[in-house]
Amino acid sequence: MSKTAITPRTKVRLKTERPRLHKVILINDDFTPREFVVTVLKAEFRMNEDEAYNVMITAHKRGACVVAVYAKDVAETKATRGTEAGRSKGYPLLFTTEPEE
Ligand code: TYC
Repeated sequence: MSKTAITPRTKVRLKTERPRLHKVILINDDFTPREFVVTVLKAEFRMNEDEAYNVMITAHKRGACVVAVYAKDVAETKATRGTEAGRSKGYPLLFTTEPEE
């Protein structure tokens, strides 16, 4: 019987990639009061008054604003909690998430 040469095709991965971070994005709407948006940003994202105001007014003017970046599960939990805070008061406040490039 002839010998069969087998070439291994598996590449060794030298580096471990870190999981991608995810952005939490605040979406503007016409109904949620500015002050309430600031309150939610301070409560859920550990921002001070100035930081929260700047994020709120940026979303208000441009339509959306990146709030912060976190690991995927943390970003999703914070976005849900922020959105729920608005919902509990009858506001359409919305936070979304998307992976960073
Ligand atoms: N546009 C709202 C208003 O004028 C305020 C607001 C800002 C709402 C940012 C949502 O993500 C938002 N009352």
